[in-house]
Amino acid sequence: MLRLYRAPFSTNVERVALALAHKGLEVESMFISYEDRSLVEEVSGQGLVPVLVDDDVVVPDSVAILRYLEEKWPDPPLFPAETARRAELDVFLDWFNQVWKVRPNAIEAELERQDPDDARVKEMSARMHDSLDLFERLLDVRDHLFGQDLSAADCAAFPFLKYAKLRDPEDDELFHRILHDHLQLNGGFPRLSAWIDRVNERPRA
Ligand SMILES: N[C@@H](CCC(=O)N[C@@H](CS)C(=O)NCC(=O)O)C(=O)O
Repeated sequence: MLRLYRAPFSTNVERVALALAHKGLEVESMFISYEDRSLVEEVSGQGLVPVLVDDDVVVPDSVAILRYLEEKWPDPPLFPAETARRAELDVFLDWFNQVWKVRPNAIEAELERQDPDDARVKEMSARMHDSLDLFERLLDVRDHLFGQDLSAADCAAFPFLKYAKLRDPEDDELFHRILHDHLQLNGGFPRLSAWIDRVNERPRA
């Protein structure tokens, strides 16, 4: 059986949980707390979740896990079969992690400082909010970010973008509050709003 090292409310774990359920795969869950990462450190040599263990294969990193699942269990797919379409999805995944996430990460770093730079927070907040329009356009005449069907793009982006509408009252992580506060839909972005509801209805492993 597959084993998944996870932590409550983890965005990167939810990426994998969506993908596993889409592929009909079950996992044994190993919950860690951020105060004690010894379980995940022992198995993977680093302290971040998610980590997937498949017999003697240990895969850290959410996007690497999505790719591993696709390679080993290609049906139903999460990546397009056509080379060019797949390259486009690779670009999206890289952009989301390396560019889009920089702004909420920067706000978090700023708010953790003794004397946060309000102007910088405001600028990053405006950029986060501007990005909503991009997702709204990606959802033009289709139900998911890369087409009619769920793909790795939806798995990767949903756990972050969902905070525009959803937030568990038990979830007190600063990063998640930042996503919630700076991605408000304010009654607009109807396609993005419907996509959040659509993906949220899906099962998670
Ligand atoms: N690049 C990694 C990042 C993993 C990551 O940052 N996981 C968070 C949970 S969402 C974590 O373990 N945080 C604990 C910490 O940063 O101390 C991935 O995509 O899986």
